Amino acid sequence: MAAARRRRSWAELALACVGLCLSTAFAVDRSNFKTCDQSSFCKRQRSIQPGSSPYRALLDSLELAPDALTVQLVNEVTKVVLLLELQGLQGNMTRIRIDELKPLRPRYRVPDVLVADPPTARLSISGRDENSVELTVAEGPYKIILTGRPFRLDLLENRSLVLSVNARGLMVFEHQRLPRNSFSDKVSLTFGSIWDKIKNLFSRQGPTEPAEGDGTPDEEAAGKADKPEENKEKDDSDEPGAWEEMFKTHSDSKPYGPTSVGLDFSLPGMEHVYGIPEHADNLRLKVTEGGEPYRLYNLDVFQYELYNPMALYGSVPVLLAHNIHRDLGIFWLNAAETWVDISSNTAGKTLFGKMLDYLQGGGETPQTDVRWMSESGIIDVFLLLGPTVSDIFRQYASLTGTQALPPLFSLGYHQSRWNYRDEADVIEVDQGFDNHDIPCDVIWLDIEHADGKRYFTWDSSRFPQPLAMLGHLASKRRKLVAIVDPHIKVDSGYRVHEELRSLGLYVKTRDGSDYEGWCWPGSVGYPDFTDIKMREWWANMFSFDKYEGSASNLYVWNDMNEPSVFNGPEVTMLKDARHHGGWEHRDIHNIYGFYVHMATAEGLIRRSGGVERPFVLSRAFFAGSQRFGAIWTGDNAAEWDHLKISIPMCLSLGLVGLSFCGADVGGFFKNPEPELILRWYQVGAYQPFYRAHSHMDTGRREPWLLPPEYLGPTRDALRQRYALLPFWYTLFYRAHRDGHPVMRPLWVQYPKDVTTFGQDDQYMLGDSLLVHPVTEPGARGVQVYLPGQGEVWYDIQSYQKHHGPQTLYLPVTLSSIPVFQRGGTIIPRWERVRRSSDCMKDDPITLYVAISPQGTAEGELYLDDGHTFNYQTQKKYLHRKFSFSGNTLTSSSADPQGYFETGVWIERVVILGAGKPASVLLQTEGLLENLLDFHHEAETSVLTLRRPGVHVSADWIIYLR
Ligand code: MIG
Repeated sequence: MAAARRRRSWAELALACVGLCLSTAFAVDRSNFKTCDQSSFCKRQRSIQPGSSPYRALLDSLELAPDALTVQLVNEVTKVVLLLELQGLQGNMTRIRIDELKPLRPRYRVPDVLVADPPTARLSISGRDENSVELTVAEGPYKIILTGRPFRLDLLENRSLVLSVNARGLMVFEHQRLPRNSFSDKVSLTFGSIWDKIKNLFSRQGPTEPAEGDGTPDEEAAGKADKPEENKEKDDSDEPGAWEEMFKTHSDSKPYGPTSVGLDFSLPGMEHVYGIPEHADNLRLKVTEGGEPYRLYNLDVFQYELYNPMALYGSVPVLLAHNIHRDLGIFWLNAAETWVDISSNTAGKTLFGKMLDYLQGGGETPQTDVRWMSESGIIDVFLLLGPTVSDIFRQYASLTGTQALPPLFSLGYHQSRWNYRDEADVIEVDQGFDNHDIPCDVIWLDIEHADGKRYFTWDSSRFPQPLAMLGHLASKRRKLVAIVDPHIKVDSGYRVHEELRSLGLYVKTRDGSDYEGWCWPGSVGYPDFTDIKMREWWANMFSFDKYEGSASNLYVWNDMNEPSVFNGPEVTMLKDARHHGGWEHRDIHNIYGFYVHMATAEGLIRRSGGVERPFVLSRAFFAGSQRFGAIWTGDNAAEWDHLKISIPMCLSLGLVGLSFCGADVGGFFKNPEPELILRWYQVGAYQPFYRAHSHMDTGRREPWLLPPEYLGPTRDALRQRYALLPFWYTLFYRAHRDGHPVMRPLWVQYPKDVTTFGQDDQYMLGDSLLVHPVTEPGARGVQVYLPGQGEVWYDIQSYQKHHGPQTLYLPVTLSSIPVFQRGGTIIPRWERVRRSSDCMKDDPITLYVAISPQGTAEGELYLDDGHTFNYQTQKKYLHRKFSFSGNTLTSSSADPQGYFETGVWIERVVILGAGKPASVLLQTEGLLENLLDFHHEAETSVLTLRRPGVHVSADWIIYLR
């Protein structure tokens, strides 16, 4: 009876939703999502005026241990004492942690994001006066000055101020307290037992050491707390929203009251800041004063709009600041709802105004201030002191890890749709690629493939023989990706549900029963992925015997892991829901999706006995998600602006470690016109994750459905992607090894060229290719900025050479993808494009050598088996280096540790910007010498060396004479 009622209400909801979706224009319903004013802690914090910090560092309490300095901070108004822990970290970083000295219950410290305990550098006291202490960090070029009243930290490098903490006095630390007066009665009615327990325990004594990592904050812990000093003043706990908060029809019970934290950072000399994805906005962050702060709160935003700071599916609380002299990074390790305010003393000033200031000598130095505000947890912040941006990439990677090395196939093209109907449909689509001579590696299945959206199962009428289907794809050397969402249908006949329920592995409500929400399958439970037992269970679910109908060429896609809850506040989970260890959903929200991704990737590794590299796409993410696979930018639309925004969205993600990024090619919602589809294929060909995907209500749009004049150039774009796979793979290897982004803003490569600082319609792939795709309808040309004094750039289509710096007007046709190879680089290609990457991995390589004005070039190639961990466990890989100078091209090992047995050889060398030689001589391993056949194109200065025929692992030299 109850079940029937639930089903009906679900059906009604679905109908209502369909009606709504069809009737409204394409636009986000902003009223579904909070503004800062509607999020009580954001409102409270933002109402604080700068300049009157109540915090004072008690310098007498300072203690210096080998790996950390601790000092107490007191809030002079509330008298509550906090503990600041300051560490110098090796590699030019500083970590600051602030927690309550004696919290009523432990506060959440984000576990599992850092790959290790960061090695510390010794701190020493190098100076002192009544109100300040100067600290020196061993090995670091910088000093830290700690000021007592008001509390402030200044980082100096060579006597100049690089960064200040709490300089504006906006630090906030809402200490935990017991609910008071009438309100406490109200709460104790609801949570009588909890609060009775706390009050009983409260009389006991003993200071508390908050648990490290995911230590439990269970109510017992409160017993270890000292009673915070009674504060007589009016404090924030009296404000509306402090102890209970409403949003639309949803109430957040907030049993622990206000617990937010916040801190400001001043960056003198900085005008350009980047990062803190995910937002559908420009690459360079905007000043938020007078508007909404950037919000980090993983949300399933239906029909998101562009150019605004609203939260989206994922969050990485990392901000980069750049000027022509240096770079800085701030990593705010907090998984709760977070808002970031950015202000600048030069904002709104025109260039002319700034010049005037400068001429009059009265101009202030530019300064950017960044203020972070989070709803719970502690203050845990890493200052990455560069000084260069590649130092920052390395520093951040040392903390959170690097991009997982993707299996080669996943860098190919992915064909997806919501939904491919049945097995016959899949086979037909697969065949379509062959019939139209278009490469493709993967076909994707969305939620309808499963039996009633019970993930890990198959709809028996549409997919009766999944293994046969997978076998068929395997015979084509293709893969399948199936969706596995983290909401589990409440259905006693569904094994996954029954086990999770009986094992108690679901997220709970605040009073301990299984939390139920609504999502695609109807009523669902949400596995508690913060619990390692849950992740283990989930990982084991991917073994071939448990996940029936799966095979080794089936990979996985995790959607809806923000988590998305149709009937929850802001389409997500209630903040007072309970996770393992007693933590509230409030504490862990932004890391939920990270854990889903982690457990799924672990499952794919495990099913192969640890041999195969996983591929998992996730919609939600957090700092460190790069270790688990790819992410995409969610439900975009078939609009030109959405095509454009895919560039800054992926660039921002790349800056904070997530290199494997892509947007739905063609746009998810709405029907794209053929020109938009074509342009999107061209853009996607030069972005890391290349997948076409579309909503079920849109028309079919496999590439061959395009009119012939669009199909040709679409096929060409796809073929360009495949030809460049060795280059992509090598870039990913570097991202994996060193943490360098695959797709980079121009300013990363040209840090002193101010013209590049705001550019996000073009970018670099590695340091070799500059891409400025066409993103306008009816385009006849594009304005490409080619940077670099003394740099030359070769148009990869025409081989025409251009000098930097200049803004080049490049006429385009439907088939143009403006891409330029920088003079001074060498890139490898596979030019025999075939059905899939797996068919190409043993193909011979063509090297493209683009000569610099100095007559030099360098490049590299990374190869391994493309799918296992043997590159790691057995050093089975080849990393080759190519260099050109003095008319001599040399191939040598870039890493003698690796060796990989392969038949790959070099079939051609194309040299851009070369004169015509009299002869070309090849010398192999110092022994054999033979003359090479060549062809020189005088008009374009392209020299093609035919069939050097050397093995890719061999050392050789080619002389142009
Ligand atoms: O609420 O699984 O972003 O790619 O096709 C929609 C159905 C749920 C959202 C994903 C989209 C996917 C769709 N999903």
